[in-house]
Amino acid sequence: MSLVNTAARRLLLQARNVLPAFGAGVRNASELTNLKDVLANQIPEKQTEIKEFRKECGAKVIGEIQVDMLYGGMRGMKGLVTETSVLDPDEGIRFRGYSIPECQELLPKAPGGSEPLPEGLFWLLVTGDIPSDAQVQAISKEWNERAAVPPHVVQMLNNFPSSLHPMSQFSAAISAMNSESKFAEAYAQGVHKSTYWEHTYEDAMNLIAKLPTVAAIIYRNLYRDSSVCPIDMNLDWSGNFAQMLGYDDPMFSELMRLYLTIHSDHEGGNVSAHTVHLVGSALSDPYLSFAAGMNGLAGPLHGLANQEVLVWLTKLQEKLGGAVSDAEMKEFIWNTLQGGQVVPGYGHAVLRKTDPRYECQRQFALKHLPDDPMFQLVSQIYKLVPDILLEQGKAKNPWPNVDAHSGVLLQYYKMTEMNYYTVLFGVSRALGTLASLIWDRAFGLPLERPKSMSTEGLKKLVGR
Ligand code: CMX
Repeated sequence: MSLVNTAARRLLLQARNVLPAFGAGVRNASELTNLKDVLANQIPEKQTEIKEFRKECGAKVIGEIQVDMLYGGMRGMKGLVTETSVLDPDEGIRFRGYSIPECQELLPKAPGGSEPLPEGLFWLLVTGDIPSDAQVQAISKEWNERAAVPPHVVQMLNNFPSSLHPMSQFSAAISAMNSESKFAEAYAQGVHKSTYWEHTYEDAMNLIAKLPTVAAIIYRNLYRDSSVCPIDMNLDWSGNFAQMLGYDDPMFSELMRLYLTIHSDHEGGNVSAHTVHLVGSALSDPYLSFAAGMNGLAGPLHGLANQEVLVWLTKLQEKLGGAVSDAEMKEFIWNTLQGGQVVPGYGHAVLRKTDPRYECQRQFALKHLPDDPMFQLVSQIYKLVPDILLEQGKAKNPWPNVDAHSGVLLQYYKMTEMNYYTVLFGVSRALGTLASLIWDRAFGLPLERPKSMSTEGLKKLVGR
């Protein structure tokens, strides 16, 4: 980003009271470019804040638990603390208080680019602050330096049969990389628990750095000639990922920057984030914790829905051909529902409006691929599905989620291998879940162990 743009962004942040004014005499965090130093400064203050808050308010009641919640997937039950993002049912996600459009506006961009760099989002998720260009460049550099994948993992990936789903390969490779875990090594050496966050931080940075290469090896082994180009030290994380996948179109790199930013975090209760937190609470190292989360992301009601959407759209096109009338499409949607299946990409456990992650991908499509037939199909579906789901009267949220749109953008840039799409989601989800895991260790959060009940015990409890 040019100096002019940097100054303009700084003024914007000052206007929003995000940054102190120049010359305010504060040696603020924006002057430090090493994320670990920034964290080391922040952690003691946050630890004190939480200690005092718990001392003062630890016994306050914040909600009620109803019997239905125990059978209903704990919907609406407040049971976790996650600092990185908060999901509002109507407004959608805010990363450390910033909406997606705000992140698009405020986070640093690649030279000549207009989408945010995920490195900047990671900085924001970890620290709560919008980073400077220098801070984001420092992260890109660090991730490039940490990107090497251990040879035994490369060999393992090369030996997998092509019939093994990309998500299974991804999860297995992440687990096998725990041979590199600094946390596991330090724990075995008996380090003091107050230092756990530092080793978790090292693992998080290493793991995030390695994920694009792991994901690219899987892609190139399954769908191309198995060769993966080396990391370019001058490129950002997404730019390198696009190159390693084999996509030279600069717009594909821009799409990756947006994609990897918006899929990163969705507060703490979703299956992947919650799993990483849960498994991490046993002090399983970050590699094992994140791999567990990826096994959850691989479920069709969660991240695999992005694959399912494209499978469903392909079936629709096979059955009905190119131009589809609204009446034909309605019938196809009703047939899906009457067959006892879900319409993939629609509905959400928390959201009650169109997902802003859907909306920003739609804006990207309107800007870059307005005439693409598949985009037009997705837009036509958007007009029809909500009314049908409302008429059916089951889904609490008839609106599209993030997964309804992502595949269409990927198809346009010639990534047609839909079984692979959830791996991209997984690479991005590392940013939010690992940022949270660092704070879990900094706060010394204990083993997660909610109380479960039998139906008999529950009946007795409510006097029945
Ligand atoms: N199509 C058909 N039926 C749907 C539906 C959809 N898109 N969304 C919800 N329903 C149904 C549910 O299956 C449920 O039916 P039963 O009562 O027969 O069990 C009923 O409506 C009530 O469900 P809900 O309370 O509205 O939704 P949940 O919180 O239980 O589930 C979700 C949320 C996302 C799993 C669900 O909306 C769904 O299955 N959507 C399709 C899959 C999908 O797109 N998943 C991706 C979510 C985003 C992500 O994590 O990546």
